[in-house]
Amino acid sequence: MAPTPTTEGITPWPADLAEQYRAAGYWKDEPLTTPIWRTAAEHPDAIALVDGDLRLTYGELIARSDALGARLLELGLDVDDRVLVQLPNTWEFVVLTLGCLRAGIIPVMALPAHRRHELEYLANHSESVAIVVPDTLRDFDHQQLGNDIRDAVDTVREVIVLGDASGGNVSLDDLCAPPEPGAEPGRELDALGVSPDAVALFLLSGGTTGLPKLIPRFHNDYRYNAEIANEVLGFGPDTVYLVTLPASHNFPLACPGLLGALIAGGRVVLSATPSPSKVFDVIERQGVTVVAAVPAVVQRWIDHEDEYRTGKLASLEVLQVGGSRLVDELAARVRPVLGATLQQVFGMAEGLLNMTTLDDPDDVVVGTQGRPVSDGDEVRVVDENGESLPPGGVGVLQTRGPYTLWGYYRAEEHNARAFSPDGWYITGDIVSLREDGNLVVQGRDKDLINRAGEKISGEEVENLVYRHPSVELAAAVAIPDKALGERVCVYATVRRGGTLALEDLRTLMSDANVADYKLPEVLVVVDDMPLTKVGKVDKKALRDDLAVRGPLEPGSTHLPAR
Ligand code: OOB
Repeated sequence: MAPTPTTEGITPWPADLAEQYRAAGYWKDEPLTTPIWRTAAEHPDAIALVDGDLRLTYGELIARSDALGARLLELGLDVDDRVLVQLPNTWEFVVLTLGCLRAGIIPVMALPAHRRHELEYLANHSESVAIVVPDTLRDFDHQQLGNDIRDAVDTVREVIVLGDASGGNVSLDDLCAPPEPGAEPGRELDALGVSPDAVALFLLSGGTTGLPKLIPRFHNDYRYNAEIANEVLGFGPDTVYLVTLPASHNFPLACPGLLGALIAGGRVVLSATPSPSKVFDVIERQGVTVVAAVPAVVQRWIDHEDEYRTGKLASLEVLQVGGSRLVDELAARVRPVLGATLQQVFGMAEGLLNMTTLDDPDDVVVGTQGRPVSDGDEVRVVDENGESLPPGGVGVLQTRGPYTLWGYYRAEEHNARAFSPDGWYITGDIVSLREDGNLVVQGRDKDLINRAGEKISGEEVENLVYRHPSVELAAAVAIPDKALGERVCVYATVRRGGTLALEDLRTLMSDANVADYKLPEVLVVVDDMPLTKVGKVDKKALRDDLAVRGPLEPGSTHLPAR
């Protein structure tokens, strides 16, 4: 069977750049999984994966992954089929991801926090043929959610369940079992000849317009993403990498993340939660050397260690921090309190990765978000007219390179706005570029709220809020927050005779089965909404208004003075 990956809706790199990336050795023209399978051939007994008491060697990991890939094909899935994945941080997530990659089946990386609102859209947009969910998680019935998606989305045929699969659903536990004696699933998958130019997986964008966009990451580019990050961090067989962020996010997945650690022949440890009391024990017990976190989590870890002086972090060499801006004061406390080298990571699911290096001087590590990791990365900082600024100038960051997308999946209209006329990705981040090449993130020129690294589209929240009959005009903006960086704040004007409280909006959104982290946490009702000259809500004026109001408690509603 020859694989025939679709190209519909997918924007490849221009041929001349692709050529350059191959010539430079960035793209190795092999599937992403190849180096992991190579390690397994050389060191089958080395430990690859640790999840609680379960340990899988490289030999076991690839055997199970190959068996899973072959079983998915037996189930009737095909090369290029998409599978919507919503799993917690478990070893089965890794086996599923690797098995899909080996079989040319494309995982769509949803988050555990997503609910029907997000999953139904993602399944439809990607035309997923299956959805993978845990049976339950944090008292929520994901199996029912999976069933609902199958019933609502024509293309979805299978619900694959981690844990207790019921009513004809497929058991992920069974799919992850070792191969039957005598079976050689690896041969079958090798024979498929998965193309290195094919899409390996879809990541989700933070989404600035409505629901998240799908980001195609190809075998060639995503493997390079992990490998170049490996080089910056010096990942190797001695690396013990701990996943505490949701594993389906680009940062813990491939920056260098679990894929980088496996490509380097290192060890991956999984933790279901970032809570310091749990994570610190895991770090001590497993001798973890590197972990990635968002600033809000780092704050908790530092507070915890400051208070308890646990001494459990002796093995920890590097703490990678990214996803949102790490304030300098917190950055400065990482080494003294946690004893690890700080690495700032300014990345995006779309591609471009900026990192400080492990030997950077303190002023760089504490005060910048690092520099592009690849010589192939091109960055420019532009003003409102799209003109490039000299070093030091503050403007919007644009980029292209060997692992940065040229287009979101099936999003022609959005692509026309998200890319410059000459094809550079417009990040929407406002940065300054220092003489030494390091970037400092100064702010944002995109309609997004960054809540502890979780990205929320203002427009998506507004579209939901408008369903409330009392809402006349609404705008969602970020309200600065000490613990989480930002929270969702909604400004609204209310129709004559109507009333509105924060709880109404939260209930409305919960009832619409929207992920919890998107629910507004502050409501400000105003008599008049500030508008721009073209009649759009003036969000800058709202942010200025928030600054004047000072801190507003999460959970609070603010009405106009009468
Ligand atoms: C990471 O990826 P996404 O796709 O969830 O979000 C990307 C956006 C960036 O455009 C920027 O607005 C923000 O998140 N961001 C940062 C940042 N890292 C990401 N803003 C300020 N400082 C930072 N260090 O968030 C992501 C992907 C790979 C590695 C790390 C983070």
